[in-house]
Amino acid sequence: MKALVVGGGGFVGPYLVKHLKEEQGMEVYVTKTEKETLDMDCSGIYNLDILELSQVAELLNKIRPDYVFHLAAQSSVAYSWKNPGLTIDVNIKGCVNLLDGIRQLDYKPRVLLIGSGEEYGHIKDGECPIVEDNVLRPGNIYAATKSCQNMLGKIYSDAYDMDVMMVRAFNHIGPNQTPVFVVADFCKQVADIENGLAEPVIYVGNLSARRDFTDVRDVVRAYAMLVKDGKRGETYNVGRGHAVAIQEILERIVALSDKDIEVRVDESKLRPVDVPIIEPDITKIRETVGWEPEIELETTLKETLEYWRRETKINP
Ligand code: A2R
Repeated sequence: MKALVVGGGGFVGPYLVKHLKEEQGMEVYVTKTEKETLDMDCSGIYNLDILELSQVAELLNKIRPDYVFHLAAQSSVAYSWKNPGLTIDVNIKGCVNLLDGIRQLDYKPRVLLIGSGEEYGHIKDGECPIVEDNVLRPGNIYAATKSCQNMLGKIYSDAYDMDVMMVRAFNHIGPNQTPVFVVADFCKQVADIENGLAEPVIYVGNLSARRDFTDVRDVVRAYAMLVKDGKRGETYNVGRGHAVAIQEILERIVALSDKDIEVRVDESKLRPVDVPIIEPDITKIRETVGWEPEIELETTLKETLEYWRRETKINP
């Protein structure tokens, strides 16, 4: 079977490609942006700007994938406040281009659109853990674009009888994630301190928010299971199903180090609007495809810190 991973040059892409190739035995093709350099073991790597419909259509016709994984996005909440226009273009217009390109094929590949737990936004008392048909009240621009992507996926699936499924992925973490995201940020700061590159102070934003963290390797396994056995037009939460406070994440990462580290609030890390708790109900994916997260949070935190220790080490 042929898989096309659109937006494979980011954090999740390389993990997904490895899983599809090595664990699922698929022939895997990947797209990246022009500015990215990507070196991975797969059947083909192509430059693609999803804002260009003709490029999207040409590539789909050339590869004719059985499965399409849509990872391409402007995926940072913080950046979405700074550049809402670009976030809307890439996450909404880009998704429509992909869906339209797929609609024009003479066959129907299975498509997985990757959305976010952020779509649920301002969750009311009693709504956690959140089920997929909960009201969406996005609390930031990124979340609004991903909610829109989800709706478009459902509309294309129903209106054109396309084989489209959607996920709402909650925070996923692991080695190689950019330090724009909280766990990578904390691990990098601790590694910098250990390697003598920074004073023993860790700068943090809002520590009270509670988020649900899953290892990226568990997440890509869920995606592979969903394209095989998920149901068209449906949305699936992908997460651990147990939110923890960012404060606890910080404490656990700091405890992995033998340095004495002071915690200081950095105003620039505080977001304009924050959502106090986001925690998924994962019954639907568990019952439909049998997926469960397997990797312990502690393991992922340790491996992420190890990664940053290697990355920030200055060679003597
Ligand atoms: O921005 P870049 O050059 O790093 O490329 C990103 C790519 N991308 C695009 N691809 C094609 N055409 C575009 N116009 C375009 N704009 C951005 O999508 C990057 O390589 C990829 C997304 O990767 P990350 O930002 O690292 O996201 P991650 O963590 O891999 O998450 C995958 C999906 C995203 O849809 C998230 O919103 C969702 O999972 O949580």
